[in-house]
Amino acid sequence: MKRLNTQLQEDGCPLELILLIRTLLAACKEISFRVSQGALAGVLGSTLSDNVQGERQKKLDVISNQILKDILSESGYVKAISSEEEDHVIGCNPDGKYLISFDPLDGSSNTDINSLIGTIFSVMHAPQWMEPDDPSAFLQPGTQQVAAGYVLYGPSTMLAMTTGRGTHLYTLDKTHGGFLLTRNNVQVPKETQEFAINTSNQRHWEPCMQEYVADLLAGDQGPRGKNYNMRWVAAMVGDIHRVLCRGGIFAYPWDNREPNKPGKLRLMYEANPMAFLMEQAGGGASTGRGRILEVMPTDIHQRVPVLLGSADEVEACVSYYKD
Ligand code: AFP
Repeated sequence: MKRLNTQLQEDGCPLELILLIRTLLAACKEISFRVSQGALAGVLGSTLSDNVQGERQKKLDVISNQILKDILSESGYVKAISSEEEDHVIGCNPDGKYLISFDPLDGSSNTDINSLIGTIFSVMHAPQWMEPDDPSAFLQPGTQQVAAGYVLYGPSTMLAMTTGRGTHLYTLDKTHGGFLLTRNNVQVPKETQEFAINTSNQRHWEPCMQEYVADLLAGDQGPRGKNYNMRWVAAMVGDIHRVLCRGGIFAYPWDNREPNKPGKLRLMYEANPMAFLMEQAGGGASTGRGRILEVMPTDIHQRVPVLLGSADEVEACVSYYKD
């Protein structure tokens, strides 16, 4: 089986980026270990503080964030870090070549039920002009990502990653600590009969989304002419992994629970990396009104609506936004 290093070299990845990725994965291996210890590690449950999004942090959120921050800021490859768990950008090496954004532990509410969680990351070039703690340098569209992916802490620990030459899946071999290529150049099936959306928010969606999901639920009696099944992991990383592996559509559309927030998921460290992975696997990635990767960010914690998955299904969903 091919090792991660070999695949990255074959994909023409520059040495410094390979070294950055290896450093990031060293942190993820430690997170994987902590996660697998579960209650034994005494890390489950809530802390008393809220994060910048106003959400209650889990201890594992805090621990994972700290592990990633420590390893990456000491590596020398990174100029600045932006994290879901940090209000502000963290300046690192002024000569570092890369900016990295991450959600240290996506789906953290799943930690207490021993269910899927993961680390999502996105890497861009650091502009030479920027001061390391300057957030404006991060405000580049997702098309500028040079690497993106996630590490899924499930029954096995898996890495999905792209450096712009296809999306590959790797599995952590815990006997020697290396990630081995287990699916090369993943292709998301163009069509699907599976969707993932939190239907408890249905009454809050825009009419176009209500209509789209109503048509899915109408099954072979409705305009789509086929029956659909539904899945919801409640961790984007788990839902996107399923979609990458066997197709489907994952949607977290805008809703009017908090009308000033343009969606729930974050552009820089959730939507953009998943959109890059999805497009590199032949899938679609839209906000409903445009390509996710072309959204021009205005804030490092910006939110965005997402429709990700099988190309034909994403296109079908987007067509409802045009009516
Ligand atoms: P947490 O990391 O705070 O658990 O949030 C996970 C998430 O942002 C995303 O991974 C899920 O797709 C989504 O929330 C689940 O949202 P619901 O709470 O609406 O099920």
